[in-house]
Amino acid sequence: MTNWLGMPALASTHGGQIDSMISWVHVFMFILFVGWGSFFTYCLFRFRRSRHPVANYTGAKSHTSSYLEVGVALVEAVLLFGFAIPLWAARVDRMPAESDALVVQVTAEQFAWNIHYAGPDKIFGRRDIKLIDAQENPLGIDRSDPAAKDDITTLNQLYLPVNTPILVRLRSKDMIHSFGVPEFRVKQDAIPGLTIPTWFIPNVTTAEMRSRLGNADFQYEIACAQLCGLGHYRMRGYVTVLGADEFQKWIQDEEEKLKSAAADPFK
Ligand SMILES: [Cu+2]
Repeated sequence: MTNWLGMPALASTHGGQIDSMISWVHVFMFILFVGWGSFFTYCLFRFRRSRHPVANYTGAKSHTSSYLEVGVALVEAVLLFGFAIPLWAARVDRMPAESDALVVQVTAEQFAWNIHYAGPDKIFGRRDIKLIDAQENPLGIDRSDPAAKDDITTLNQLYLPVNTPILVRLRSKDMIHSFGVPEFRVKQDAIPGLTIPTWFIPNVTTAEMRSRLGNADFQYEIACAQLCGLGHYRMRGYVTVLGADEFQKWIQDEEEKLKSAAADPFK
């Protein structure tokens, strides 16, 4: 089905299924709306006062409306059990293996997104609450841990390789936030004390989307989708989807920066 509902541009592999689900729900709800609306109008006319000065205590004898009710319930059951629940199960039960995916830890806080990559060793370094510094080290990463030396962190900038399963481990430092990227058809709450996984495969690079939309300034945005305080409106991050080579280059550049920073701690 084409995008007759005017939804945001699509940029993930599973998003099409979600869009067709949303479209079908709208089609069925429209049929219901027209059906019940016509029935209501018919009743207003059919049982008007001038024709029925005295109430009829027997009511309708035909079973048509019962059959219609059963039909509506059946369609809704098929929508729910045939489409919605299997689609949901595929999102939350069948996560990609960590070895096949890029794992990114995303920690929400008022009012920013802290992004943490494990780096080339694929092991996330130790973090310690005592090392947390709002400016210098918002995640409290212990750089003396060997596994932490190559860990890359960014603020509000999520870089992803195209056509790769992305496994986001979502956390929150303070209250409930929600990681929402409309183009990926992904939205997941971040809850303090929990690490919640969510995954998707972005399949359109930022550059490709810019040329598709004819908008050179287009950016995928992480919108916080839960009202989380006074600064909620400015809690947004950006996702840059890169080609596989460009992503590798970005990782290498970040590694270089880490090395030079470690060599010269006063810089
Ligand atoms: Cu928030």
